[in-house]
Amino acid sequence: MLNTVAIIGRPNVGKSTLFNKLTKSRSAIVSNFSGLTKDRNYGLLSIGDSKTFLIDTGGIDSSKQESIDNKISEQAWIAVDESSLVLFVIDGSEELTNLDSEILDNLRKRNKKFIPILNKNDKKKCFKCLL
Ligand SMILES: Nc1nc2c(ncn2[C@@H]2O[C@H](COP(=O)(O)OP(=O)(O)OP(=O)(O)O)[C@@H](O)[C@H]2O)c(=O)[nH]1
Ligand SMILES: [Mg+2]
Repeated sequence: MLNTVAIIGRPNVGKSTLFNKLTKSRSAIVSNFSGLTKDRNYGLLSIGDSKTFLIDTGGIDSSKQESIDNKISEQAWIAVDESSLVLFVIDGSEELTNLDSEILDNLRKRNKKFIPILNKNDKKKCFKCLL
């Protein structure tokens, strides 16, 4: 049985971009339009002989009450429950948001092993980044 790793985070942080890079595919649609990924999308991450299932998920947004947004978040948490490790993607070009904190709390409540991934650092406007 292969290990399964889920990629989660709030909408538009770059989850599908990371999924495509890691699976060396274009199976996930990437767009600047927030909320594009709606369902769980499975791919294979191969490093040498080792293979892992990777799941791209839709953006988790508990502030939206419409049923489609709830369903997207629900699907993402199902992916978390299916996985032994989570890649928690955060937009590193912005401050942490309440949504990021909620996701973090939920991961901790579930006692899930996770790695925070600070993405979009190339966009960060800070003095150090310009050096
Ligand atoms: N500058 C910059 N842009 C990025 C980076 N990663 C992703 N993007 C852009 O951010 C936008 C959103 O990327 P996606 O990969 O679709 O984000 P997502 O988290 O899957 O979005 P949803 O599925 O809508 O939740 C796209 O325009 C990407 O090209 C990065 O590291 N740097
Ligand atoms: Mg996506």
